[in-house]
Amino acid sequence: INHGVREKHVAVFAFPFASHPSLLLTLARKLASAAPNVVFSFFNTETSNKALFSDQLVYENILPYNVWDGIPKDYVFQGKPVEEINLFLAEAEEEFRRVLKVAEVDIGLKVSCLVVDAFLWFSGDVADEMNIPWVAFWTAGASSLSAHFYTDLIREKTAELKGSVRPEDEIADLIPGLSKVRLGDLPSGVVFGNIESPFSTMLHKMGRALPRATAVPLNSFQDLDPDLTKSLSSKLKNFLNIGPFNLMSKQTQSLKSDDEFSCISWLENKKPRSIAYISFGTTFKPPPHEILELAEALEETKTPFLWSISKDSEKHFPQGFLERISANGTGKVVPWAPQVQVLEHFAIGVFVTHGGWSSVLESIGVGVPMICRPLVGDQQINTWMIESVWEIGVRIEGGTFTKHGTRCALEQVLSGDGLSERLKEKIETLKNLAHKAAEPNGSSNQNFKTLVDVVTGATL
Ligand code: U2F
Repeated sequence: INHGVREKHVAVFAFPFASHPSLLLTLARKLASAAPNVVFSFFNTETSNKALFSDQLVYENILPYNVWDGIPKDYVFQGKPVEEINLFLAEAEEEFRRVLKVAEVDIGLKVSCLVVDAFLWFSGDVADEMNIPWVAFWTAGASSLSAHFYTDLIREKTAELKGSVRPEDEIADLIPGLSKVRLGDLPSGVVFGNIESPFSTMLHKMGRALPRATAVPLNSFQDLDPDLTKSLSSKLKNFLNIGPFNLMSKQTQSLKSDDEFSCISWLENKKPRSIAYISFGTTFKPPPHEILELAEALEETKTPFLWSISKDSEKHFPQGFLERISANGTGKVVPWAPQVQVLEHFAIGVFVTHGGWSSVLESIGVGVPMICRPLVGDQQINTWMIESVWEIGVRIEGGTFTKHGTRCALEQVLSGDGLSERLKEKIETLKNLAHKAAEPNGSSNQNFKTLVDVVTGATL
């Protein structure tokens, strides 16, 4: 889209998994529009770059560069969790450094700033060595970021609590700016889980490195978490809420949100706020028996639903499920839905979600309450915030889908009275704050201007 004289070169490092690279590209596109004289080199794996840059949005000042995914030739996957991520991480630092030099020669300009997915903590060292600003972008919310930033403090505070009978159910004051949190809802690897895994180590190191960052932007808005924002702002330089992207960046987002599976027309003649929209994001899914129980609960409660789930999961549905729902018109199963448009449709009454950050923001953006079944990472603490702090949704009873728990949650949230109305009221308030933050003079746009100054060197 843009074409000024190239005066500066900013390198952007992606974490090539789930929706991370697409969020970083959204940020890069916003920056590229705001700073037409800066050229952005976008470092990402070949597969992910191919997928990302296949949409019709072309920015002349964003150039993709491929980094190796770390998978050796002839490598046989052992089916370990996050195997691909670990392979990538083992090579990442060396690989980014190598391709950075290639890009500098290619573009003919030295890199003057690094904008990275905050996961890539080692890039702080790269920026230090080059004596340039380091911008560490957090794709999720302030609560999960705090859990990683305050990991050492949390571990100290929980040393005693871990001895209790059910330590994960302890609720304590662990994070400055969040008066209480359930231990079991901290992201795995902070206190529980494998705290030594490459992934946990990466997040721990990230938390420690963040005070060195010139700016820490995140896809959120400050009125969502005022106390956490205050706390992090006092510890980090330029802690900047610049979201929600779904409200801020309509024009810079991929144009691929076409409705290939006719979700919107299917919703057209449905009753207002009657449909459950179900999706677990881009990468993870509940185990097979939970898919079965969820499907059974939908049928038993006669809840009309639109379910986005990969084709290969259909084998876990109850026998005859797809035939029955299509015959009686109560449900629709698709491999992909235009989620933002679906959620803003008047027929949607509840979002059954894993609590991935973009999903949470998209639900807030349209005021649809949630039923959460957190799967991994930050989804657990996001669910805590949704249920216990913001009160805009409920966690599925026991944290996993059972027929009974799912029935209760669906009935509660779709009933239209009591709890259901309270959830709706609360989420409407947050919706309004989100839209305000995204206005031209709203807090997120003000913060974005500060970020542009950091990235273009205007504040140096
Ligand atoms: C990882 O999250 P995911 O990519 O699994 O999930 P989300 O953050 O909720 O993002 C999913 C996006 O994909 C879109 C949806 C969201 O923008 O609108 N989408 C869609 O358009 N159609 C579909 O049928 C299904 C999804 C990670 F797992 C989370 O824990 C993190 O919070 C997150 C951000 O770091 O990244």
